[in-house]
Amino acid sequence: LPFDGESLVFVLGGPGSGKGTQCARIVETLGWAHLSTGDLLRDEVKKGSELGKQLEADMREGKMVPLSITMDLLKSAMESQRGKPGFLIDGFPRTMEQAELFEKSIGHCTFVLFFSCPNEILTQRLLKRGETSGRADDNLESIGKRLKTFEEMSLPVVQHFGKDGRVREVKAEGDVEDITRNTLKQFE
Ligand code: UP5
Ligand code: MG
Repeated sequence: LPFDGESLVFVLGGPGSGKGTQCARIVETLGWAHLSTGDLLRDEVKKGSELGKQLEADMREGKMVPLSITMDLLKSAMESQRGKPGFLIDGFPRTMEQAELFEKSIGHCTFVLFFSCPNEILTQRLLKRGETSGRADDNLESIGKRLKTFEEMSLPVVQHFGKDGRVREVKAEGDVEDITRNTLKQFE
């Protein structure tokens, strides 16, 4: 496997749970690489290609974009960051199929960092961000769909890794600083 023996941490949690926010802080402290599949997809959308238009439509509906696209983007982003002490894979895998393919073709997941947070708080955060983010999916209708997709497709991934003790859960409500402190403890 191309990333055999590397520290590979899946960062999972509902939409708006703070995956991006906390990953940026881990990077500052530990110097790990941060790969957000959502950000990689939005970069693709910005190019304005036909593919980008399709991806944006999927994201607005809170749907999963085709797996081959995410995998290719993720793999090449990881290659470009080789040598980092670890890799934070933010927002991936979101389905069991993605989880299985990653571990079969990229490397073994060291642990899952799981940010748990009630849906009402997630919704509030994303609506607030939507006032300025320009993200096509930060509106009430899309947020509802994203929450549903997360519960139906991604929570089973967290449960799967929980079976062999690979999930480290952090409560993601409240003060960002407190959450960072609890998050960094998971890396000791
Ligand atoms: N915020 C953060 N922490 C806070 C705190 N403690 N208190 C108050 N506010 C807090 O944070 C969200 C907002 O909350 C920000 O405004 C932040 O300041 C504030 P953020 O750190 O951005 O949370 P994050 O969990 O990263 O939220 P994000 O919106 O990125 O989560 P999603 O999982 O919904 O989005 P992602 O970009 O990963 O995916 C988007 C879409 O892409 C998916 O819905 C899907 O359609 C598609 N996709 C795929 O198909 N496949 C993939 O592999 C990946 C994505
Ligand atoms: Mg994010």
